[in-house]
Amino acid sequence: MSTRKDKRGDTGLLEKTRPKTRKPPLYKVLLLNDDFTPMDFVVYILERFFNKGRAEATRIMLTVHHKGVGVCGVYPREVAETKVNQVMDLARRHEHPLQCVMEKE
Ligand code: TYC
Repeated sequence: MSTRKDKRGDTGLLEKTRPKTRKPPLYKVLLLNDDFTPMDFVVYILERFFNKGRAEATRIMLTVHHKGVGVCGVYPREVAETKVNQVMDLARRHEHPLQCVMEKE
């Protein structure tokens, strides 16, 4: 946030100026642990929909496995919604109980 002198003349007051662009709100996409979804399937999800390499995908999957939840990525709302839907759709088609949710940052 910048400050400037009043346009109408020097009143001695400093006004705040608003940036012209607003940053879109961001959402974390989270995977939740369960006892049945195969580890390989979760790694595949992270590679396919979240563009992770094998090592990073494995690290995130193990975080979820041990801690119950993990962050797959952070995106604007519509991108996050699409990724949640893609994950939930593939998990359903494979009859895995995997849950993927989004949460405002
Ligand atoms: N806990 C699962 C298992 O032991 C693996 C798993 C990891 C499931 C991450 C879901 O989001 C998940 N097979």
